[in-house]
Order: sequence, then C-alpha cells, then structure tokens
Amino acid sequence: MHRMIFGVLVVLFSAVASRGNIAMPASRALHARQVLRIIGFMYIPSLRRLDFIHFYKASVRFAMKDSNIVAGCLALLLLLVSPVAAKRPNVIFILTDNHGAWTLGCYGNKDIRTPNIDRLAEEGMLFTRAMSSNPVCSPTRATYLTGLLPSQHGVHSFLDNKYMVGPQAYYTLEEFETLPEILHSEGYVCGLSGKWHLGANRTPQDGFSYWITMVHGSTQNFYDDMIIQDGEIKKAPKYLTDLWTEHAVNFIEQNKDGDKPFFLYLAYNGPYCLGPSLSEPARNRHAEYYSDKELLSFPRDSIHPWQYNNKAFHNNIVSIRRVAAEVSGIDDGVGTIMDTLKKHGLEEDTIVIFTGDQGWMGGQNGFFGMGDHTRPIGAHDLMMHVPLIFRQPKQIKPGKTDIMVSNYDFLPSLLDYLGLEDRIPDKPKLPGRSFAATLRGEAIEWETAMFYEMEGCRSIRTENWKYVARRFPEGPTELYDMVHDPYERFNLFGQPRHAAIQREMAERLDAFFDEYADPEYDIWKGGRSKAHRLVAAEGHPEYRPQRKDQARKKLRGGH
Ligand SMILES: [Ca+2]
Repeated sequence: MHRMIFGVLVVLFSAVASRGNIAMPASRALHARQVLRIIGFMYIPSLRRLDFIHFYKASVRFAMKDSNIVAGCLALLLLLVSPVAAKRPNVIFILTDNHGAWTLGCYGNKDIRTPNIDRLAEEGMLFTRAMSSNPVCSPTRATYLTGLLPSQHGVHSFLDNKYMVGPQAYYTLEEFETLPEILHSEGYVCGLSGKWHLGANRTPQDGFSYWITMVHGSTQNFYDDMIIQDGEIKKAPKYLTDLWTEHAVNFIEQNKDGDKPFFLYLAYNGPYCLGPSLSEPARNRHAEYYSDKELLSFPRDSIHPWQYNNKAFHNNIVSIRRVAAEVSGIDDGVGTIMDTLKKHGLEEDTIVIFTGDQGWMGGQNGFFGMGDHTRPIGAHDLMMHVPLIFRQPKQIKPGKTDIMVSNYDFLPSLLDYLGLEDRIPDKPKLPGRSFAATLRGEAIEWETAMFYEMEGCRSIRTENWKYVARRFPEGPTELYDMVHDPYERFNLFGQPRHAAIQREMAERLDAFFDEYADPEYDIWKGGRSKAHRLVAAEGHPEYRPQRKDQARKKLRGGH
C-alpha cells in the first residue's frame, strides 16, 4: 500500500510541477513532470502498461529535444528497472470475409445469434460506422496490412488463384512495410490461421512463423477445401471455420508463456455469403436452429437492375439461412478464443480486434453481395460497412463510438495504440488517421471524410453527402443526401440546386487521389492493377471480358 501512496504522491507532484508552480524554467518543468510521472506510475500497481510506454517515449523525446542526456539516461534506466514495462500486449486480429456489420446482434440484428461477438462488443469499444475502402477481398486485406489504398498498393481487385500457388505465384505486397513485418521487427511472434489471398500462399510472409492458410482465395464450401500447412497442400480435415479456430488456439498456447508478445492474424474465410456454398444448407451446429426461421432482417425485395450476378441467392431462404449459420459458426470461434485467453490469464495482456474485410448486402435496395457484383460497380454504404470492435480489459473503456473510420485508418491506429507511432510508415504517404485516442478514452477531433475505390469507381462520403464517380466506362455519377436519404435511394446528381455540392465533392475526390495515388497504380490516369482490371473499356491493355455468371446458370430455378 505504501508503494501505491508514494506513486500517487509523485504523480500529483508532477501535475503541480507542470502548472509551473515550482521555480524552474518552463521547459525544465515539463521535463521534470514527465520523469516524475514515470516514477509515480511505476509505483502504482494498476499501472496501465501502455501509459508507461507513452510516458517513457514522451520523456525520451523531450530529453532529446532539450539535449538533456541525463534525463534520457534516467528514462532509459527507469524502463530497464521497471517491473511492468517489458512486454507489449499481444494482438489478436480477427478478420471475417464478406461480412456486413448488420448481421450481428451487437449491430442490431435480432435474427442471428452471435452471443460471443456481442459480449466482445460489450466489454470493448464498438465502432458503429467502420467502413472498408474497397468491396473485395485482396485489396481490403492489403489495406489492413499496409494502411494504403488500392491506387497505392496496386491490388485493385481480388487476385486470381494463379498468383496464390504455382509458377506465377508472387507476393503482391513485397515492396511495402506491412503490419506483421513491423510487429515482428518489434519482437512479436506472428501467426496466420486462415485466409491470406495476397499471393505466394505457400510461403510464410512478413515475419510469420506460424502459417496455415487456404490454397485459393475464394471459398467453394467450408468442407473438403484444400489448405496449406507446413508448405504442404492437403485436404482440410474439418469444417474450415473450426479449423482456423483450432490453429489459433494452438498458436496462442504455444506462445502464452513466451518472453515475446504475439500477433495472431485469424482470418476466417466465413461467413463468405457468396458462391457455391449459398446453394446448399449449412452443416454446422447452427443449421438446425435456423432451418425453420424466416430471418426477416434480410429484406425481400425485387432485384436491383444493376445486380450483375448472385441473382439466384436473392430472396432465397436456403442462402439466407446458410449466411446466418455461417455467421453463428464464426461466433463460436470468437467464443473459443475469448475462453482460451481467460483460461490462460491473458485477457488483460491481449488486445482483441474483430472486423470484416468488407461489407455485404443481403437484399437491401435489391442488392445481394458487394460492389463488384453490380454493373456499374457499386459504392453503397452497406457494401463498405464492417463490424469493428476493440477489446482490452482495463485499457480500452467499454462503449461505442460513432466516428466514421476506414480500414485505411486501422494500421496507424493500432501502431499508435501500441506505442509504436514512430513505426507508422511514411512512404508512400498513408491516407489514414489514427483513432487511438478514442481507444484510450480521450476526446478526438474527427472530420467525416471517407474515400473508396474499386477500379474505375471512386467515392467520397462526408457526414451529409456521398458522391460516386466512374471512369472506364464513364458514369453514371451519383449524389446522395446521406442525412435525409441514408439508404441511398434518390440519386440527386445533375439537379441544378445541388450543383455547388456536386462540384465541391468532385474536387475533393480528385484532390484526395491526386495527393495519395501512385501514378503506377492510378487507374484514372492510366495506371495498372496487380489483379488486372475486371471492368475496363474495350481496347484498354487490361481489358478482360466479363466472366460468365456460372453460379446463376447453375442455380437457375433453384429457389
Ligand atoms: Ca472478402
């Protein structure tokens, strides 16, 4: 107890010092405050480890700035002798595939059972408006790992299987510094369990030492799919969702007592909500529960004229029930991970992040799927809206935040939260902003301005407006009043009374991409796509005819 009282007194004294009540020059007072706070916090048993890291780093920076070597040495000494400062928290990054936030109980869904994800949200911070900057798998995964947009990292669309395994396989993010690479260089043990879909799947990339993944990017089914384990290609021994969970638990248990913190990338390929699996009933333990449910949270509506494929899944109760059961299957996995952390006493030392690669629509406005399932390519909010939850007991204050964040904000935010803000890459320049202050329970100034791009389609979303522009081919252009028309049903583009906002949004969109896009990958200016463009004007070097909708053909009449 005396230890704690001493700590509190020192911290209080540091606060007095910072107000300049003691006789010393302002710079010295600030300096003294930093050092005193470190000493004080060291003696408070409930010290928040990340606070310590932040105070320590601030102190070192200040000492450097002031050329005060003594202060620098003192700060370093304090770090070395401190019983609490050694290890950063573990990070578990759970990513789902094609997963709209609206399918979860904690985002208001009353039909689908997700008790574990809901509990994670209750114990952590839920972002009500987290968005992806692109609507397909590979680009969004590339964005989570680099903080860059497609027109910077060059992965504009999903990558074909030939880039995953075989003679043309290559890792598409080789030239960038990625999240696992940074964490590995900071002493983290890195493990991947689940979908990679960024190329060269057979080789562990970027500092990963545990590596089990899929052979391909897309999901055919969740059973008997081919996986890569220890460099070998083999048939998955069980339901994939459970397999990824099982390996995640293995990885946690292998590293629970180590000197190093761990980074687990648990990338479920479910719920997926696309392709062949939606034509068959679920086989997991939730199938029976949903087998007689109507699931009215999936709107039954006529198919939007822009819908390009997936038409067989519209208003199809088999598909809808399959989605619900796969979402609940992932919820089981989240529960197992949380139980594992609790069992080994790792809860407070581990930040758990739950999010999706991109949004997904299940009938709203007559759309089923994401932005690349419509022609023209779509940019509806629900194609972008992903769940986003951060939990670390005693560090992150439970609650909700309404700030609109993008997946390109994720990397700078996480590194900032971990006290690694000086490791945030600056080349190429990141478009994202750190929301770590929100996680720390501090006030944040945040202007709503969210950008999105899928090949020739780009959009800007502010608090009041959304503007969508398209090239190759040109148009149509869309303008929505997001306050009065949040479901984006009334396109106001071209109406004379909105001419000013239309112009302003177009200019902001162009200015943003002028600032951030790499000319090599800036599709609007003739740049290329590492995935090769799916939708381009005929005659363009990357033009590829649209693929036949196999699923539709196969499933015609299957409602
Ligand atoms: Ca996806």
